[in-house]
Amino acid sequence: MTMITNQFVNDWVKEMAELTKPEEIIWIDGSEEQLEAIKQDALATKEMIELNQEKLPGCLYYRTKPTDVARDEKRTVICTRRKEDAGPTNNWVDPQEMYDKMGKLFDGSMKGRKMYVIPFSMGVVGTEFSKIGIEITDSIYVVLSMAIMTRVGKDVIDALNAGADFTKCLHSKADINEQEKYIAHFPEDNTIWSINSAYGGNVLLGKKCLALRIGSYLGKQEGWMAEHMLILKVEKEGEEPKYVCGAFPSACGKTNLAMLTPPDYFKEQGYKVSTIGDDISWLRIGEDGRLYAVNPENGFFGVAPGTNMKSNPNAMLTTMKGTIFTNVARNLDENTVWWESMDKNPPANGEDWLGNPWNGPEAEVKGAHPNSRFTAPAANCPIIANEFATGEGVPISAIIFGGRRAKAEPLVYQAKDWNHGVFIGSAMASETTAAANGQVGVVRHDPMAMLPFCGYNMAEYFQHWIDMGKRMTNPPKIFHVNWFRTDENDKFMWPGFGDNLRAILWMLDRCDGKIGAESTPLGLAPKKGDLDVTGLDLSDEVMEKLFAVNKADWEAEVEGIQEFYDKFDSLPVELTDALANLKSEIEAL
Ligand code: SAT
Ligand code: MN
Repeated sequence: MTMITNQFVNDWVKEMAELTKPEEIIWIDGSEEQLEAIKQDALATKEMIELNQEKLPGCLYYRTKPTDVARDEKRTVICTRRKEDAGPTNNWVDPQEMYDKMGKLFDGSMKGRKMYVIPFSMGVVGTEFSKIGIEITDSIYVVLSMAIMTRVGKDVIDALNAGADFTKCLHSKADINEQEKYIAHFPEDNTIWSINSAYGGNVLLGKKCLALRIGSYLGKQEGWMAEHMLILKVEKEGEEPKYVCGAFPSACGKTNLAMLTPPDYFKEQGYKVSTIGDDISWLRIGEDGRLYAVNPENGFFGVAPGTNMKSNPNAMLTTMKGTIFTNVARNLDENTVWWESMDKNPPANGEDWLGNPWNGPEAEVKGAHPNSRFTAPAANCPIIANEFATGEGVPISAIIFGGRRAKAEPLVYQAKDWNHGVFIGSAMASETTAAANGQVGVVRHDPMAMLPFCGYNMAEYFQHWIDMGKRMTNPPKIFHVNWFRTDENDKFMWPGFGDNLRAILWMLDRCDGKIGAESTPLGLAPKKGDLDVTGLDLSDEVMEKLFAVNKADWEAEVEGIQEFYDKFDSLPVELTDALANLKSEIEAL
């Protein structure tokens, strides 16, 4: 393979090898032959299982320890020299203390194992968005997943040899001891250390660790933004394409929204949606004063349960080849996979995510873990947009914030201006999901869906958003949505999925200045008739409930936002003013 001539890289790899003491060092060049040989190693040791190669060519099955099935926010830390630079929403540890503590855990952690060195890029190499990382790991699962989720190959090595800066990422599964699991970020050293986990979000260090936590820190320094956002492209025949970003917490439907299938009624009018990204956006201001976004990833790490040919046919088709399935159920007759609500035929001769025999039709326990995942190449997606592959930024018309809220939050509204939008993002809350360890279904504040992913003090992060707004002459319009509002019988009132396009089209009409809006205490809501619900069986009464701003609910919201804000020593005045304003609007209701 192409040699690394960058001395700084070689010195660092040598140092990490001296610490972790592997029996062999393997540099990953991303070639098919090399990945194939490594895969064969994983099959031989049963670390991974090859699935039915006729039905699921190139697909593998992988299972993590039952204690290691999701991100672990308690064990995720930001190590800045000053505690206040990590802020009140992050776990902070002094960097030297963390290096010492983890250094002991890494000492000899790869003994008798192979160490893989994976040079990778987030973003297309050669574009201004690209950031290089090198992940050192003792896990083949990580190697094969990084080859899907990031760009790995000769051009990355060339960039390193040409002197590109890089994020130093060290991972060892060690013995997957959950008592000694740490995912540590050292933003001031451009370094990430992760040990004792083998779950994607904790170990695919290009993703949340680099592209969001380190990325957000770099973005603040360098004047761009790293956000937990999908990117989708909406086209109408004969018109210019439009691009939308959406920030939603983990497991709240980003992948489904990014790959949505327009209802027939809109297809007939010539609408088409394509996908650019489903999880992470990097955003930079263009010379024309607009905000441009790329998806720095190269694959999708999506939640399996709930994905089916009806809810997201594009995701289903994306996972038919070259995909790694983690912690789903297996169909042993066919050597395929299954998860809850994939179809109506759970296998009778199956194995659940724990590896226990599982008779689907009669089982009382779930076959797949609620946070079971597929890791699939983005290029497989039938509706991947051509802009994905070039890695050039696309101009964003609208930014959508949203959460999973049974109550309070209306279906859709628009912020009055950029700063009001930053307030709405800062104040957003969502019910927790199985994507992170801990209780599910508890409402918590999750600003911009970045609570677990912001690599520095969130007060400064909010200020960065406000500063970015000042630098744009034509910023995106900001909106808030809630697809998950329920009625008095706890039933979802909005159909969701493809029909979410209706709300997006309202937003785009607003961006184009084609329609007006109605002022509400929260912002600007659709005027009656402007949100096209043709063909949906939604009574006037349900429509009203979807948009209702209930005084008691919002008094509680305001209090909750205040409580959240109180965690910070100081917040941008734009935000505290906006909260005071909301409070008086609600009082006047
Ligand atoms: O597990 S990941 O962090 O990669 C996915 C998510 O929770 O958003
Ligand atoms: Mn995510």
